[in-house]
Amino acid sequence: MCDHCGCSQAVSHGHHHGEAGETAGHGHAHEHHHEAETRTIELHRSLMALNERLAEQNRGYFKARHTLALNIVSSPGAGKTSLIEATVRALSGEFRMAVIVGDLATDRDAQRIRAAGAPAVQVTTGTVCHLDAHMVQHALENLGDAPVDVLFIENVGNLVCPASFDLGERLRVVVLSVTEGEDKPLKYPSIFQSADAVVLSKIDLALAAGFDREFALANIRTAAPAARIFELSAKTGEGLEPWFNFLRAHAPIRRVS
Ligand SMILES: Nc1nc2c(ncn2[C@@H]2O[C@H](COP(=O)(O)OP(=O)(O)OP(=O)(O)O)[C@@H](O)[C@H]2O)c(=O)[nH]1
Ligand SMILES: [Zn+2]
Ligand SMILES: [Zn+2]
Repeated sequence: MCDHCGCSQAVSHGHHHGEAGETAGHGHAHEHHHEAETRTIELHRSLMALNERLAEQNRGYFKARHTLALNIVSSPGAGKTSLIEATVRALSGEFRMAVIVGDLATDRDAQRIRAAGAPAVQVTTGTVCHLDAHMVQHALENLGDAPVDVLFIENVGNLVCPASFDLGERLRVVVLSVTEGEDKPLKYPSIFQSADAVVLSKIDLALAAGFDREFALANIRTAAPAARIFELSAKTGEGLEPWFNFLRAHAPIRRVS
């Protein structure tokens, strides 16, 4: 499923022997290995092309329903769920919000979000290190038909693979916490390059972490020159208002009270 971490090779290699159309039996056994490699690459390309198609379907679905969909990505524990919880608590009177959340295991994040006041569908991916557009389609079915103004899709905690998978979102948001190190935008450039916004999270811990704010901001601007940057703490509430205004500016519809 995934070209960056190597999981695709592990998966597809186990499958192409014995697949329909295999050359063995047609007198070309000596070409078997090369052909298998070519088929692995082709399979990978067609999976990525399929994801693109499904992502476009999702985009159309969101547009037709006037839903602002955000894909929230970060390394594990950067504070994605905490940011969504704080946003749900603060803006439930303004927007009808819903959440799709991906983790390898457990529905802990979905439970936290429901407790904060929004419907949430947990996608458990098993060993898969990112969400894809197909998983999001199934989660949307489970979410049901109620109108949604703002949909948060919390991706699996991983700064690598989610970069390659369009989910059909309108905005991609990368969360980077002050405890992870200021150089992460330089080390994981593709995810930052694809970001519409970067949230610098846990700023209440900046002092304790010896966080070099200017260096971090410079690195974010290098990797993601066009991204909006928000510095905030979901814990203390500091800096949340500009983030809320960003959502207000992009959401096509507001709850009619
Ligand atoms: N001090 C402080 N801690 C925070 C803040 N935001 C999150 N945390 C803590 O950081 C830890 C991880 O937060 P989560 O919100 O679960 O992070 P996540 O990115 O959703 O984690 P995964 O879904 O597992 O990748 C928890 O212990 C939170 O309480 C913050 O703004 N300040
Ligand atoms: Zn992967
Ligand atoms: Zn989470």
